[in-house]
Amino acid sequence: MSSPIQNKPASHTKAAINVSLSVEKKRGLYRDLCRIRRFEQISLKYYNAGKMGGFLHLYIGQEAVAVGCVSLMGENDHIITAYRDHGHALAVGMDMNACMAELFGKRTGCSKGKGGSMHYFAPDKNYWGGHGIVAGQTPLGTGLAFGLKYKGLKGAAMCFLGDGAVNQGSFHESLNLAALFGLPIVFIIENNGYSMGTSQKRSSAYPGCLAERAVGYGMAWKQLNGEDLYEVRAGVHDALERARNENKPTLLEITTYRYQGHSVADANKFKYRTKEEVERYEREHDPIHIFKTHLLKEGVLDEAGVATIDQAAIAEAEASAQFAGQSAYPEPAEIFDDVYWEVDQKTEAGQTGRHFFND
Ligand SMILES: Cc1ncc(C[n+]2csc(CCOP(=O)(O)OP(=O)(O)O)c2C)c(N)n1
Ligand SMILES: [Mg+2]
Repeated sequence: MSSPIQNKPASHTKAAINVSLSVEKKRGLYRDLCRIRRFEQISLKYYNAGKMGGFLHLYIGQEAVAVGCVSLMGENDHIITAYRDHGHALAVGMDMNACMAELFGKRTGCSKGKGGSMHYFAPDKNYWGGHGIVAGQTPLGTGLAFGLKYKGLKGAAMCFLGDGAVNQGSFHESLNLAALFGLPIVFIIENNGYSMGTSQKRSSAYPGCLAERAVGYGMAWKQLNGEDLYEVRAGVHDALERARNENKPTLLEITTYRYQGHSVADANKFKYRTKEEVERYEREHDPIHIFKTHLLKEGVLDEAGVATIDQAAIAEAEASAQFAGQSAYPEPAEIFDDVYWEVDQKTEAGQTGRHFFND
């Protein structure tokens, strides 16, 4: 039977994977955190100004999870996530202008303005979206890992999901196949405490620890504290190495918190939790503040350096909104483009309607 890999809380800062970070790389990680935070805040401002339609699920409060995980990616590593996808997108290096334009529904958006907030994609950066069906990305992520093994590539897939997705059947089918086939995948539950307006404790039968469900599949598991980027990196690195070197899956649960409502349309965000709870997280558990404290202590940045990075992030996010505002909407004639690759490429399958299957 698998057992949790023991955590040594004090050791994360000194973990080899963190010690090996250069000063420049550490500053870059701080920059990534600020860019995501400011992008989200500014997109909220423009949403409220009526510049965007549809949903907007903000990642504010969870930034260290995406940044920590993505910072570990190598050439053959892939990621896939749910609809709360802006942070992962910016962390993999997607262009901020294209991300903001997508929210505005503009042609210059990363999905040509036809996907919106939930459907960011960048296959060239091994980023496979952006999925709106809860846990729908888990079989797809398992497929990414299968593809790596099938092709004999040394790499891993990271499949992110929320705490509300762990009770979906497709997630359990994915865990089963990943363990049975020995696939190089790390399932990462971003446990932000809530699925829409339902607290995690009210939605899962075994609320103490979600990751321990891995025991049922003979899979390694671990809980990590997502407010500390160093802890995220140390724990996820070990799981990625297990995937890449041993073709073994891991289930990680990274505890984190979302400051905003489920989406911007969640007007009752204080009905299912108190204002004091949110303020306590902002005050005591903010991932950007915690990483800043590390870097100030290490002498990697001083207060002026921190402010410069943050100011640049604000300017970049504001500029992206200007870019988005000035961009054109997609043409109505393009509405059926970019739905099926086969149709766009005018292949025989695309003409006959047999898009995916042989006879
Ligand atoms: C199969 C399915 N059922 C229900 C929904 C509606 N829905 C959208 S988000 C959500 C909550 C998911 O919460 P969680 O997995 O914790 O992710 P978080 O929003 O916290 O990131 C639900 C029930 C959906 N999109 N798909
Ligand atoms: Mg959640």
